Amino acid sequence: MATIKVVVTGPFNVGKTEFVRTLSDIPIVSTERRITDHLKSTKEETTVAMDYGQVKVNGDLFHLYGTPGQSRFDFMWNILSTEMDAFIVLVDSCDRDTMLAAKPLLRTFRRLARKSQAPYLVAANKQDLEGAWSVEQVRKALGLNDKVPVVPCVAREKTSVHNVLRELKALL
Ligand SMILES: Nc1nc2c(ncn2[C@@H]2O[C@H](COP(=O)(O)OP(=O)(O)OP(=O)(O)O)[C@@H](O)[C@H]2O)c(=O)[nH]1
Ligand SMILES: [Mg+2]
Repeated sequence: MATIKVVVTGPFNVGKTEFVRTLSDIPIVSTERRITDHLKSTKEETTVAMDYGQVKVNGDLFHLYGTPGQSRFDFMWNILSTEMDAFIVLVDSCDRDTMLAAKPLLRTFRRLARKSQAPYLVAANKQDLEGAWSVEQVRKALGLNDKVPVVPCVAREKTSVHNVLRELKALL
């Protein structure tokens, strides 16, 4: 049985906590707190430290670590990415701003992954919403080459998050 550490990252409000919650076999450990700044019109709570969940697939145990999305909690990225085996970058396929925010985040995570050579993919989340960009549009917006898989995702659906995990496993 392999034990695999996966970091689920991405900009604010893209669905990281939802993704970890849907995929996890156990109730997740979350650190969501009420939003008090200008982002409070978007939603009530945000992750301030991490989400943690775990899932077993075909005898492999995946430890899932969701990062905070707000840049003021960036210091958690270093901590959570230590010894990661792979990472997932989520974007909101309906929110152009998250594509812009994902670019510097991708650069930082590629750098954090350099030593461990951890592979990654991009999950184009919220595909259930009207007007969602296609995976090809997301690829173009993020300037990704063909080697980086971009996988459609609905973080609320178990089959969908399992499909993303399967695609990630194929990179290991
Ligand atoms: N329609 C739809 N809504 C989603 C999906 N995934 C997440 N959401 C919603 O998007 C909002 C943000 O989800 P979160 O899981 O809190 O996002 P997050 O990336 O953890 O946010 P931060 O921790 O604040 O950065 C919530 O209202 C979710 O219910 C999806 O696939 N489809
Ligand atoms: Mg969150």
